[in-house]
Amino acid sequence: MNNSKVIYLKDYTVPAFLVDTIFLDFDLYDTETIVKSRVVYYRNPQSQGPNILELNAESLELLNIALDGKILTENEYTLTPERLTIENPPERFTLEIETRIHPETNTSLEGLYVSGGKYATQCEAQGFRRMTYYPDRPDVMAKFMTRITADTSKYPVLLSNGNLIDSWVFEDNRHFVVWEDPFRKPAYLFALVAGNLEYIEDHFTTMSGREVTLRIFTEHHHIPKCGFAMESLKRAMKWDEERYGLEYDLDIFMIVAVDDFNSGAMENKGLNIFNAALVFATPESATDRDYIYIERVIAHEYFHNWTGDRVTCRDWFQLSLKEGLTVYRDSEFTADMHSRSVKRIEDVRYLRDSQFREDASPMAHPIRPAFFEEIRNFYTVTVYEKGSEVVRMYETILGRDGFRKGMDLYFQRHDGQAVTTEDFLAAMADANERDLSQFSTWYNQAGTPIVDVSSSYDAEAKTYTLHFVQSCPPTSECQEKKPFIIPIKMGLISRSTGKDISPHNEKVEHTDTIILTEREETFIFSSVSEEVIPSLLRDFSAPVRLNYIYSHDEYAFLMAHDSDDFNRYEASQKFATEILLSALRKHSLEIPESFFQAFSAILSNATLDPSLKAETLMLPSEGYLFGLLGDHIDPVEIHMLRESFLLTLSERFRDQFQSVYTSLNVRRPYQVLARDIGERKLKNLCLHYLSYADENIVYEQFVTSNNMTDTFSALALLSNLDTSLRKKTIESFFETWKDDANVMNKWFSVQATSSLPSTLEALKELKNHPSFDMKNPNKVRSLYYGFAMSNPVCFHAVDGSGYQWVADGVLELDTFNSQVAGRLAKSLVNWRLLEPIRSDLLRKELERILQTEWLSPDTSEVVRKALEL
Ligand code: B3K
Ligand code: ZN
Repeated sequence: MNNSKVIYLKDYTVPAFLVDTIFLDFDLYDTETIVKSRVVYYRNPQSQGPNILELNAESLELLNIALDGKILTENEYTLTPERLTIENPPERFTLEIETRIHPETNTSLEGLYVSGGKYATQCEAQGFRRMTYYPDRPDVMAKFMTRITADTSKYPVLLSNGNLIDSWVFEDNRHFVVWEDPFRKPAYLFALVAGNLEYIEDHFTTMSGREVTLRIFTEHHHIPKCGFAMESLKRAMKWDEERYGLEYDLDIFMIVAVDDFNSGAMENKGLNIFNAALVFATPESATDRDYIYIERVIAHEYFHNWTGDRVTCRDWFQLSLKEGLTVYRDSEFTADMHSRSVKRIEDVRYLRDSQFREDASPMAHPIRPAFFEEIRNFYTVTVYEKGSEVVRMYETILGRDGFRKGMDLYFQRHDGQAVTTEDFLAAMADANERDLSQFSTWYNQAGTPIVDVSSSYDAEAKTYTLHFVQSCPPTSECQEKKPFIIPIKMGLISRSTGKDISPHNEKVEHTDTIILTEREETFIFSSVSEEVIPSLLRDFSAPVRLNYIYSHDEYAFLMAHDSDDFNRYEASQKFATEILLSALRKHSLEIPESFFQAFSAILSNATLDPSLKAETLMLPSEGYLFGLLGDHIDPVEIHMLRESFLLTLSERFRDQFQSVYTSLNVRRPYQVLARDIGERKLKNLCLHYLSYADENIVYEQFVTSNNMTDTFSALALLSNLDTSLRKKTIESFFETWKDDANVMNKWFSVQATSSLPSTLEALKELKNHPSFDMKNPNKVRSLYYGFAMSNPVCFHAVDGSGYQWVADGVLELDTFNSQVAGRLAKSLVNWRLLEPIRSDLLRKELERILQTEWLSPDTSEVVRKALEL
């Protein structure tokens, strides 16, 4: 079925009416909630459009409507399920509306809903319209006042944005509170929480000396797990002051953890709502990854207070304006808190494994899309991660001070406004008096640019020449791409000393960063008196695929000598990738001796940071390889070849892995420190290699571990082994953690990602397990996404059973949570890249989904795009 409705950026018009103030009154009852809104509207002087007030709606029951105190009759407004319109209202007027809603049965987890006995909201992007009739668009900003009335004993805590200004307890066991937010904001930043909650409290003194109260709310038994989140918040507040001079602006900052949440967290003004998985952490229950991720997301949502809330988006096409920028800010924060190089490597790995893949899929879109059907489908790795890479390129080109000047001007110009990516670009350009207009190519064109580089050396003239050719594959929105602006950080390394030389180039000020702006460019470096090896795209300075032909010896040389941490890692990845790609072509694996030598040198290097060592010794992921192969892909063959590569390494270096493992396997109290995290990462990588020959050492770690990082690593390895220890560990983990919903997600995900042939049958049973709940997005993520995204062997089973199970999951989810369904459907879109048998089976599943009588706009958009309809 086709119920598509495409929305285009080019059709944007300013709203006909703006809002001065909105007063909201929520009366919460077990079987319904009554919402009254009193909104002061005024005609937008900028609007040339017809004099019509348009209010959005979804799943609302209108009870009453009055304009300037006069009840409106049905012929004075037009009502559809999605819209309420009033023609020719006065220039300025007050509209009062009463609606009935049902949060207690709202399974979409948008608007107001009930999760684990408490009320919570999620309004971004368009959830506010599920509570009252309102211009639910980000360019309508208003001052909010909110009154909440509820049962005193069931919901003693009632929260909304801003400051608490009033409260009252009635005699009939009901009470109310009133919150007022002094900052104008769009409806998507509104929040309400009601529940039986406790909190931990702390304080932060801002750089101008204001005292801010910080509170994290959750149920009583989760309180001991919130300390790390609070510490992370304080670190983020301080960092934003130091790095960007940005200070918090309300008297109180609150975080609430909820169990059922569609995404990670939400930056509602002064009242962030979080997926509980991104708040709770103890050494026994959270891995190093969880800790770093919690710190990152706490920071990310806090940083939105400026990049998102104070300066917001004009429309949803501009999503990357706040998300790309805020991801960039949080990545810099993590880099400053831990290891900059490791953070960069992890980010690039994620970008290449998932965003490059999206850019090559039917879902490819620019970081600022030109059209969409369902905005919920555009909270993507492209908008977020590629968006962050684009922001990073401004800083690479302008330098840290230049970037800061641009940020300062952006806030100076746009505080309190809803703006566009062009406004951001203009602030960067104007503050630095530079023409940055070519950055628009990054906002308007999808696809991953390819940069092919060749070199030549003239010993007599002492000149070294680099020739760059950029191209970008066609994508649906644009066939012929304009050249991108691409900063290439680089160095020339002396073959004799292994050190960078300092050449000269007429075109550029600093030869460590050259900036490509044309399709083809040549840079000639002079004063190059010896043979050099180029180190290109250092620090991964642009989100491109760079090709330069290195010999095996040159890869080994770069792995040993490049002064750039990222490129040392990169050389190892490219070397291994070449070996794997050639094995795929020849259907047999041949590993050159030079790879073994380089690998061994890294493994035995006593001075290398353990985390960097671990990253370098990891083989490129299957997702990354998948993205590099054009079509006719057999994911199982990729997996098997990669596995035999790992097995060969594990056999060849068994003694070295064992000795590194033993030296790092010392029991000490768990701490979230870069050094400790690095050592655990390296230790568990060694354990992975050792697991091919010795399952007992893995089991030993499982039973003796004092932290979840080590426990989980062992569990994940054992879940791939067909032995009695597998059953034992899975059962023991369940017994220990069955009452902790967060940790149970890990239990589901290790089983979902197991490559054993029995996995799918096990998952079918797990779906009916009492701890599993299809209505909880975290559970769906663990079981279904884990399977579809990280289990190539079983998902791509050649009988199509994996595809069928996931498609069934999409259809089931679509009946009650379309956002989660649409997201899962994205795992099915790459059928064209597969070899013919799988390709056909996967396409048939997509067609089956499309033939269903009712499909949500989310799932329908994804599936139709996949089938190119
Ligand atoms: N802005 C929210 C994302 C909301 C997703 C809505 N479907 C969290 C974040 O990116 O900070
Ligand atoms: Zn965000």
